[in-house]
Amino acid sequence: MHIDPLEKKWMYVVGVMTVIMIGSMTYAAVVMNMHPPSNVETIDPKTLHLSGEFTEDNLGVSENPDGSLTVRMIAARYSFYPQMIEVPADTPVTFRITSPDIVHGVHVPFTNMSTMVIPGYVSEVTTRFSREGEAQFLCNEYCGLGHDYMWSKLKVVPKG
Ligand SMILES: [Cu+2]
Repeated sequence: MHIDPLEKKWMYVVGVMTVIMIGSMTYAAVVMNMHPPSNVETIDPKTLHLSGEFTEDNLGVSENPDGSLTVRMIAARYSFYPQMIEVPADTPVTFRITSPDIVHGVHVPFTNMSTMVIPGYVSEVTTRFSREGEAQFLCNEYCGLGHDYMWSKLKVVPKG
């Protein structure tokens, strides 16, 4: 079979690009520990506020017996509840987030904390923050006219 030399050259270019893309995805997954959220846990978005772990009193930071933290949050048009979360640096933090209305996203810039929040599901992300200071939770899924104003504060304080 005859293949034009120019076409052959472009086949190599595409081959190299494919190897680079698969290589960078493998590197991100294995070395940088970045994985898509895989927590498939369902919840009824209509009764979130009535009982269970996402009632108003249960939202926010709670400490586990092993010293790690669990943060429960609600992402709803157009804010995150609670509006301020304070966690110590270098401590494992598990975020459990759900939505009562539509799809939102939670993203903390310059960290690996980023997930989609889908009504009917509990999104779970475990991470730790090494840099002290203030950051923001931002919504990164367009959710309506107030999307630009959908953010809340994250405060990372010194450990101990
Ligand atoms: Cu949004």
